[in-house]
Amino acid sequence: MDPSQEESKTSSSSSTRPKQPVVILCIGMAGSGKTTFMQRLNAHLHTQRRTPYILNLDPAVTKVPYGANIDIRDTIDYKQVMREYQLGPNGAILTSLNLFTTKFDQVLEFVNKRADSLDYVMVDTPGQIEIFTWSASGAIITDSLAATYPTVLAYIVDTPRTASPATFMSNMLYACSILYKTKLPFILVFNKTDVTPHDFAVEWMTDFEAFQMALANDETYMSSLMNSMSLVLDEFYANLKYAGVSAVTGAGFDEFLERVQEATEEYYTEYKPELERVIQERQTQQEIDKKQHLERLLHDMTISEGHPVPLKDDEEKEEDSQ
Ligand SMILES: Nc1nc2c(ncn2[C@@H]2O[C@H](COP(=O)(O)OP(=O)(O)OP(=O)(O)O)[C@@H](O)[C@H]2O)c(=O)[nH]1
Ligand SMILES: [Mg+2]
Repeated sequence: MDPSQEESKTSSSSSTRPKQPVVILCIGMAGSGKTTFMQRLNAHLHTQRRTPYILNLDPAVTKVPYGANIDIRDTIDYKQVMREYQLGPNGAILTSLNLFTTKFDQVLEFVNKRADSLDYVMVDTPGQIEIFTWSASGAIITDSLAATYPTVLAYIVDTPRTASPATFMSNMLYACSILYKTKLPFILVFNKTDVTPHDFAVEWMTDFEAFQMALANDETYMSSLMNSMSLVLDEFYANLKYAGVSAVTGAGFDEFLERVQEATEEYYTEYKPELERVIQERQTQQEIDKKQHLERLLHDMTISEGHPVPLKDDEEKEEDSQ
């Protein structure tokens, strides 16, 4: 076997990989419990003596219940952004995130300096999910993290509020769209299981007929639309990792960390090779473009038979015109 092939094969195995912290990006609908989840995960990791590095990207939060290493609020005053740019709350959150993104290379430098001693980097995102998941700055932050470190998405679900087939379906469709947009390893985190256990969700995801039965009892106008949609989601569920947790009681966090480990493996075996392929493709295309430009230039020189083009300075031009 070609030695370079041998090397690339071994470098992808977990035992020979350099130690890197895993980035856990917490996203989810407003009030699903992202911040409380971050707080609990931080406490859980500290009891295991695994140090996380914490980023808060929510400029509008009034109180952060964990010690953030980097907090967007330290550099950007959300209320001032609202006044200065005359924006409403959501516009101001988006603008704050955009302003912060211009400094994100510095954030990565801070993380890099500590990377050797870290196990996880945890990221809390703004309440309005679409501000992070559908904005250019959210994509830049996600992509630059994922290009540097193994990165997984933790999609926090408010389990009691998704107990009806209609809300469950909308939430899953949203999760599905984020998965296809980012292509990053994805973990569905059913939070608030102290209020409603997530068994119903597991049943609906694994047993198609059980969800159909639940739909049959749903009299809303949405039920026939959802019937067809549920077929689409079947493939999504098949490749999905999930865990049930309670950010309040701390239940389920070991299970969640097991899913993170599996998702990290998926990052190395699926996301990273794809990322490297895209980078390689872009470089090859740039080489081709460069070569074509050079050929065009040589071709033009042959037409002009290589005669030097006389260049005149301003004085000579003036003399000519007189
Ligand atoms: N019972 C219960 N309540 C929870 C749990 N996790 C969060 N909550 C409550 O849910 C509410 C919202 O929690 P947050 O952590 O602020 O949710 P968030 O997603 O960060 O909210 P935004 O950032 O505003 O979107 C709070 O009242 C929490 O106490 C949980 O596991 N169980
Ligand atoms: Mg929050």
